[in-house]
Amino acid sequence: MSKAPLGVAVIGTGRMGTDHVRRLRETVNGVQVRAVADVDGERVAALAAGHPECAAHTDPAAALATPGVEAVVIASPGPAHEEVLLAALARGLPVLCEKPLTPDPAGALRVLEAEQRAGRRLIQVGFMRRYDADYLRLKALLDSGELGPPRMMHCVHRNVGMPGYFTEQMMINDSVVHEIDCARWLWDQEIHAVTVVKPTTATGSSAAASDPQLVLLETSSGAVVTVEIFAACGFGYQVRAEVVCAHGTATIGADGAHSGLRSTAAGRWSGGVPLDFLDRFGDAYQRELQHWVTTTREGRMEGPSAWDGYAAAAVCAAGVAAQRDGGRRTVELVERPALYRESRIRTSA
Ligand code: NAD
Ligand code: ISE
Repeated sequence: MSKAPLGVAVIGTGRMGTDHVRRLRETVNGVQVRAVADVDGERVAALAAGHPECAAHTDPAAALATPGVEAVVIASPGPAHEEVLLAALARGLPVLCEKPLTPDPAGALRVLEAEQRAGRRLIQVGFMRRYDADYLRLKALLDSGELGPPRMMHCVHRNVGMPGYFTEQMMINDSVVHEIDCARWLWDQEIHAVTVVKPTTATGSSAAASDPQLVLLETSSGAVVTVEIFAACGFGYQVRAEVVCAHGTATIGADGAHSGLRSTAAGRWSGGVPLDFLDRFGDAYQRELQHWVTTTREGRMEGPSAWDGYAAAAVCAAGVAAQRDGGRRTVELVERPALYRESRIRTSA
């Protein structure tokens, strides 16, 4: 392994990009942020200020071309990912790309094709739940076979609120995409159909959406996943999953809390709820970034692949269609290319 730190460019310096830059500078080993890029010039300049080793750009291509940049973290909005992914692949640069890989399967396929032309995996997708301690314990239990074959999973995914640009389609493409990836990863199966049900009493609290909505996924083995997606519940960030198998069940995030302090006093039981994903999944982002840096420095690429990003995008496309017309939509997937045939994916460095 090279002793020199991995030089990284971070594209998109909003909420996630800023958090990733902070971790890469302060808590991840073996890495140096050499460039940051954002269309918002003031934001990117502020992030580079006081860091002479880090160049600030408003053009992502200029960040990729900065001397010393050997790898890229993409944290711009989903529709901007494809262009940077293709530019990074053309330069042979390894990438950690925030989810969604792309918001549409056609764009994801173009990325898959470019990665195959490069002849090796260069992309890891930011499905960080695969690095969360609770999800890893759940995965280990399911893999042990103790609970028997999976039958159902009931998921809850609630956010306090969403930014102004958040659309109804993003409830699927940006939020439920996590449960889609978790179901595929936990059970090592593809999802082949999606149905979306909206309560007639829904409030429509986020960007003209009916909110909450119920998304029903059917897997290749006939197991069923229900996801309550509540984009703007107003009270806390809650992520829960209960897996029901032939011989038992397993639950994570049972009361919507995560490692929260609980107290009992004066005849009452109480505790806190995280307010956002940075709070709930902070440890997972840390493990994800460290794993990506470590494996990249060793010349390997592990973790969620571009195929996982494509398969999730295909399920999302079916989900958005089902959301629009209320019907059941089947998922169209191309055959999995040889580069992505290894089905079990290691997520711990
Ligand atoms: P954000 O709106 O806070 O930040 C996006 C930033 O990208 C902004 O600073 C914006 O100016 C910049 N930007 C817009 N277009 C750009 C372009 N073409 N090139 C460069 N910069 C551009 O959004 P966010 O919440 O930080 O989300 C960013 C990405 O991270 C999205 O893909 C989102 O889905 C993902 N995300 C992942 C998680 C997670 O839990 N893994 C959580 C939140 C967001
Ligand atoms: C956001 O983009 C994320 O990825 C969060 O993890 C998720 O909980 C939220 O719903 C998305 O908007």
